[in-house]
Amino acid sequence: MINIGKEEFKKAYLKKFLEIHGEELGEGNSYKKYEALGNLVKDYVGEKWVETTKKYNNSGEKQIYYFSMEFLLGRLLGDALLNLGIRDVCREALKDLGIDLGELESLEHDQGLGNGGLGRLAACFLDSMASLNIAGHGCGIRYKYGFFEQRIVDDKQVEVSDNWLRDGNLWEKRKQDKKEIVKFGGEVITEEVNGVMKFTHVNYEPILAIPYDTPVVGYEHETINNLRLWSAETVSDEFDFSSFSRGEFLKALEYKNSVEAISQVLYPNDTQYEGKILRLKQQYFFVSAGVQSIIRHYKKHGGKIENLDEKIAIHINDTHPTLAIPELMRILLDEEGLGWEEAWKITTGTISYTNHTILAEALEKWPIDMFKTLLPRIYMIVEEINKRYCQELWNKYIGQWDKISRMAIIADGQVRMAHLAVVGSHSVNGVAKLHTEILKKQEMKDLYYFYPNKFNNKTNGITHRRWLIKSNPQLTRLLKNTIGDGFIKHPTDLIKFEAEVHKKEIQLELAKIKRLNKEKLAKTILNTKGIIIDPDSIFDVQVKRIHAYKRQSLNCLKIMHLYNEILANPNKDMVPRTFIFGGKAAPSYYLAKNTIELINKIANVINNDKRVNEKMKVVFLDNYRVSLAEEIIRATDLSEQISTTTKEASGTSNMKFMMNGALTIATLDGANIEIKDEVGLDNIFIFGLQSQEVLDYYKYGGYSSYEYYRDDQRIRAVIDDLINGRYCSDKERFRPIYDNLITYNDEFFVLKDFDSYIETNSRVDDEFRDLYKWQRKCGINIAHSGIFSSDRTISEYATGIWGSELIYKNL
Ligand code: 26Q
Repeated sequence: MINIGKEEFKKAYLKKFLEIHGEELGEGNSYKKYEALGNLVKDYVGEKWVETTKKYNNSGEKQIYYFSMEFLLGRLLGDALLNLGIRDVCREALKDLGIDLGELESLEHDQGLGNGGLGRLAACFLDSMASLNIAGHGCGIRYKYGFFEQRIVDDKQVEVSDNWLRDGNLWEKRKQDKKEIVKFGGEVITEEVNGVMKFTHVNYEPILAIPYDTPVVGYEHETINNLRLWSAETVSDEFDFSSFSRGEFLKALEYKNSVEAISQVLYPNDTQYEGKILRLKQQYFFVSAGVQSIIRHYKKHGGKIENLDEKIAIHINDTHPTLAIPELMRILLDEEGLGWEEAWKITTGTISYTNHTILAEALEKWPIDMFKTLLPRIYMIVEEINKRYCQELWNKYIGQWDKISRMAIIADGQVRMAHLAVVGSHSVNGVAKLHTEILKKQEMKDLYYFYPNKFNNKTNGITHRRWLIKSNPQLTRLLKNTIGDGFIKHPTDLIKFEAEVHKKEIQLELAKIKRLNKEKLAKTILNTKGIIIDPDSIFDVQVKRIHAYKRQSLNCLKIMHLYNEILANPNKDMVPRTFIFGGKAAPSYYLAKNTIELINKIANVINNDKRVNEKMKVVFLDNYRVSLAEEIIRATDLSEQISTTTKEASGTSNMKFMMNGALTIATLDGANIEIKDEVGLDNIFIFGLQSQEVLDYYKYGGYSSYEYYRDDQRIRAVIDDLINGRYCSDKERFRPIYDNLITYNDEFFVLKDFDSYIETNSRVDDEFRDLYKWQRKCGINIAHSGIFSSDRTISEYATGIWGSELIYKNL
């Protein structure tokens, strides 16, 4: 905890302002004020950062490295202030100086180096590792352009590049002296020296990897860990000017661009695998730099290679960093001179893997030729891993060629990264109970029966520090006043709130807080979209990536149906609702983009129809991102978690909504099931197909969406509305959605679940009318949300996978 009073803080702030801007604090220019505050905070962080690093170097404590292609951090200032314990002092001090802390915080550009759930999970994990005093560090790529910015133009998504570094990034520190060289292409010379095979990589192209470090401040400032992001540069930045006249100067520049392209941009794809060579380059680039620097640091501080797996854990976030396995093998074999068996034991002992998806189309498979040409030595190692593994398979499944080739790492001209990840690590986990069961019994069945002990579940979590304490200060205050502040360090203490939720005054308080947050969001919506919404209406929210399996289309059909109902019965007795959407579509995902346009067209028609406007409005919020999520989630009454059962591995926004006292309408998918188990069926709205039914449909067929269209007049009406010009004068505009649902038989069972969704929505309406009862349910959700803190998740990883000692106990 930083011990500083208001006056002292003011003085320090003014001094910092002068120091970095060369002028005294004056009127205007808020960004300069933000910069001064950020730099001051960084100073506070700096000392402890060095101290933590020293402590790790001396103690020999096991170091955890979380490798991820994505870290979706959002803004850092507010969290750093909170975790340093000086957010209130800072707010008061700035207020005296006529500065609004909230305004300064909102000037920070979101650090958006991730697509969605997987990247945000990595960010929550970093926060929890530091807050639990676990020596856990991030390793990834410093993309020059993060996830694209979304604009809505003529109701359609338009992508704009996210130049997040334009105004500088005060949190990062370039560490030139910690650079590494990553080698691409070339050939491998194999020779026998004194009876031992020696592999020399020649004619390769060396790429410079420069690390940029960002501090990860743990709660109460005990521990400051490191997020290391790598940037690609040419080995030599010097140009030979005489080459200018030979016309080679431009060539050199072209080369420089091609190298820097490696860390230029985040792939905006989260379900569709693309076999692009640049993506493979990105993966090897950061993984190789990361593993090399870990080993270098480990040895420098006296670590013995034979003990590596006792002192180092490398966790891979999905298959994207799987090349860490052959890269570690390469270093142990070729640079450290270990034999295969020992190297393999150390490698598998060091590496663990999380799977985040069961969508087959997302699984990474690289063409052998591409892999081999780009990474010749790594390919040899993967081949050897595959050979030895297939031999084991052969010993167990003699003659079962089909099974063996199904399970192999290399087959059908491709390298299967998921299989390499399972074979090369000691732990494989899914991210929610159902997801892990499906992995074991369906998607990775063969691998599971071969390695039953590797598989385990670690249900996802979210950091309550950002998603409750920081983003919802009013609710936090109420909780502190009623159950004390124990939940801040021990989020499962939130359960104490359950004893309070039957009290009318608490229910009223909860309603008041929600109302305030809704008013703030209504203001944002008015300012950004020009739409007036009613803070007394039910805020019904679906914010997440746009994808067919997440079924924004089901929500759309519901809204279209409600519209029909009100027109048919203008006196319909219902609670007014505001339907709020947000989310980005992958730029090449046509159906998802079509869905965004549909939502906006529905919004245009409905919001301009006075006959229904007292009862319903529809809003699509542009550019959904972490900072906007913080504003939306605390203001939500009803959280939409309506994916096709079995398809959402876990979901994490469901946990954030619950923690902020929203009720959930959900299918029994991903972590929704565990939320339901926590709060009980009375406190969540469950509808739709069960997982076994979905699995059976996929296996045996028997579903006909056309029958639902034919037999249900309500469905027929809304489906016809897609193509009759009601929402768009171009009748063909939403043909892709229509075809998807009718012509191609509705892969995600939207029509099948329609009836139970509509029925459940009317139950929501009934329940909302009783404010006290509704708020009691919200309170129960808050009380039971502690288990979904990523502190719980991380302590399970630490004890169950990484074998790191938990210094912070009593969870
Ligand atoms: C792969 C290859 C090429 C280009 C991109 C990708 C790629 C990138 C990102 C594939 C997948 C992702 C991200 C997946 C993701 O976010 N999955 C989500 O992970 C969450 C955290 O575990 C879960 O809660 C969600 O259910 C899951 O969808």
